[in-house]
Amino acid sequence: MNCLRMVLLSLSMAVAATAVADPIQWPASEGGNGHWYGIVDARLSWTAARADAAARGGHLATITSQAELDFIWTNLHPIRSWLGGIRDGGWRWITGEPWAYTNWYPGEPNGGASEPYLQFSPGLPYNGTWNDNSNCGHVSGCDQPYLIEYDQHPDACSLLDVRRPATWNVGEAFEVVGVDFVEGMSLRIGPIQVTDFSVTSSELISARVPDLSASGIYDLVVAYPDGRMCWVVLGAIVGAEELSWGAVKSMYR
Ligand SMILES: [Ca+2]
Ligand SMILES: [Ca+2]
Repeated sequence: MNCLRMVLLSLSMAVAATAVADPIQWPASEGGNGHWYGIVDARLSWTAARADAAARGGHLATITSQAELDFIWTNLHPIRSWLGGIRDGGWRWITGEPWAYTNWYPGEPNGGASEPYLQFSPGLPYNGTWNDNSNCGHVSGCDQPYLIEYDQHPDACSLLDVRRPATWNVGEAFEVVGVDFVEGMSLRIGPIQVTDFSVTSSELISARVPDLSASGIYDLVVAYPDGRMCWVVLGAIVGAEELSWGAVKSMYR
């Protein structure tokens, strides 16, 4: 367990070193898709930007509806940047989403085979319309930032927390906050798999304190089917019929 934790902690630090500052979520409560968005102010070709986004755990943003464009326009104040569209036979999104909504500037796309990459043009007179462009852009070489979209928060574990009263009895309800709920995820406290949790929302699950039977310091672990694990270290003093939880001591990916 300790070796695994060290490996995972190292991976977490590597991700954190390249994370985009403060990605913004388009929440489901506002009609969004729950994804997170940011601008990576790099100077990259489209193909390099695509790879860079993947290395950060996201992808070049795909704008598949007017509502998604409006969210990005309002909240990110984007600069000229790459999007995840490519002319590959016909136009398509790199995520495989249907190519249905488009927002071309009048006269675009105009580049044919020499401009197979999608560029977002926010400045006047373009106002968030799209342009097809070459792999290096056309302003001053390969000088394009890009819009990144994450299906899940790039550092989801940092959001994990536990809502709990000062003293809990075995069987009492508690909530885990900041979970990326996906089918197949699991929740465990110490050695005990918590199987009777229920999903309150896409980021909140409710469960009941298991009978741990012995005193100790326990991790609450959320494990995702893609291999990610997030955990909160809980100070737990186990009595015959009662758990008393200390403060959250640490948080790791
Ligand atoms: Ca999208
Ligand atoms: Ca063009």
